[in-house]
Amino acid sequence: LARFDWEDPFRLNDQLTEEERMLRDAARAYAQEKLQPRVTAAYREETTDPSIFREMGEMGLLGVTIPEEYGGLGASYVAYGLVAREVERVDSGYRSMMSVQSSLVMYPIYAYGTEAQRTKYLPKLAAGEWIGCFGLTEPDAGSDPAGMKTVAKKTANGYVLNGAKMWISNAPIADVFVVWAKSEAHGGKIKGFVLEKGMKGLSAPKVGGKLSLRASITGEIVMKDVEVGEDALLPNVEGLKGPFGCLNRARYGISWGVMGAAEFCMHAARQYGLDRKQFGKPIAGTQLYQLKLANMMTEISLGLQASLRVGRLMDEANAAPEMISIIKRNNCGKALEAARWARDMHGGNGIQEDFQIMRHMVNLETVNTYEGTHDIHALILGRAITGVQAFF
Ligand code: TGC
Ligand code: FAD
Repeated sequence: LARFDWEDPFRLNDQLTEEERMLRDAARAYAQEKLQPRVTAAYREETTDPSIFREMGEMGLLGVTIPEEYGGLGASYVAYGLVAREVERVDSGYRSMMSVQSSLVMYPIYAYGTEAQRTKYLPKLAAGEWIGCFGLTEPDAGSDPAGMKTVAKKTANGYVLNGAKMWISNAPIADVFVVWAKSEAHGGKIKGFVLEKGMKGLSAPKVGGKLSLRASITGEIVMKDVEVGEDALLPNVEGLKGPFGCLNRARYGISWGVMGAAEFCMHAARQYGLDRKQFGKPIAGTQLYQLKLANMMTEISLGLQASLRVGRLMDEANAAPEMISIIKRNNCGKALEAARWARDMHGGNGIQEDFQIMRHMVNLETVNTYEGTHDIHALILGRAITGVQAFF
């Protein structure tokens, strides 16, 4: 009989290149040795350690797909996904910090920026010396970013920006702000701007009171007559396809990341069930317990295989956004479901911070919502299936 490994049912490992395996192992070692020991306290205290960016930079985990000449690794999208999986195995908030920096800040500067913008920002972002954030969502424009109110007006030497962004990962500690605004000089079309900490009129207050993703700081971005030069404009893209081009990459990374969180929950539930005895036998020896483990393993293995397929297509520049909607939506939903089962399977211990399940579970509530909610991705797919949009 062919061998079967419950931890890797479809032998994902065999489908990776040597380079991908090496980066995955390095990311796993970093995440387990450096992130895992501090996450419980960081989550409880709601503190974000900015030195994590430098550590990740040193490990080459920021801008994995960005070419080496700009400080990246020039590695594959599959490699990027594997890093996201290892970091999110520890905490979705840490993966958020990493994926915002890589996909939502470095990518747009690389893809839509000038050579001067690339050389100014990318090496420092890759090293984690500078922290980046991405401002698309506004208080009154979440699922419908086309409804944004932030505007850029032309001045003699550049632009003046006014508006407010909401729910922005990394914002309170950011040095570099990629912000999307309607530009009057471009017929009201959405354009990207790169702002810097310390600019007059720019502030980024923390959003407090989060019961999810507490190890990742979130803020607003408030812009009151922020004056920037022409060199702040990302010239090479216009319209919503600018931010969506970045979101495609971040959503793809999330599809891998949440599988890491789900794997943590499943492995913990398996071990707990083998160790914990009730009615005279391990609870892992009951039918209901095994059904849940079987469901988790099935969804994780299918989800990872789908992410790998889309990653390979991304590496060929041949992945459609709808494919990414399938894996972002389904993997987030299945990971959340797995975390809820694992919480239940741990009994009372499931709510205890030392067991880490509840933290993953409530984190996944955010991940299921940001970067396009579960239902918004259903509507993107519904539109692709029927040809009829159902958003409005
Ligand atoms: P729609 O008419 O569909 O499209 C407008 C223009 O955009 C183009 N486009 C895309 N281009 C590239 N990739 C994609 N995935 C694209 N989707 C659309 C489209 O071709 C069109 O181009 P053009 O040239 O014709 O103008 O736009 P719509 O306004 O009807 O959009 C509908 C909808 C619901 C699909 C969209 O707005 C949506 O996806 N909403 C969800 C919003 C969202 O995902 N926000 C994320 C904010 S960032 C975040 O959450 C970061 S958390 C990170 C972390 O901490 O890890
Ligand atoms: P809404 O859009 O108001 O949605 C509320 C509910 O209505 C959802 O269930 C939704 O599915 C449903 N709904 C909306 N429209 C429809 C429709 N047409 N049909 C059916 N149902 C609909 N944004 C950034 O720009 N940058 C960031 O770095 C960032 N980080 C974040 C970090 C955290 C911790 C969180 C919580 C959010 C972050 N976001 C970020 C914002 C995130 O992308 C939005 O929260 C998300 O897009 C949903 O928008 P909303 O919260 O306004 O909800």
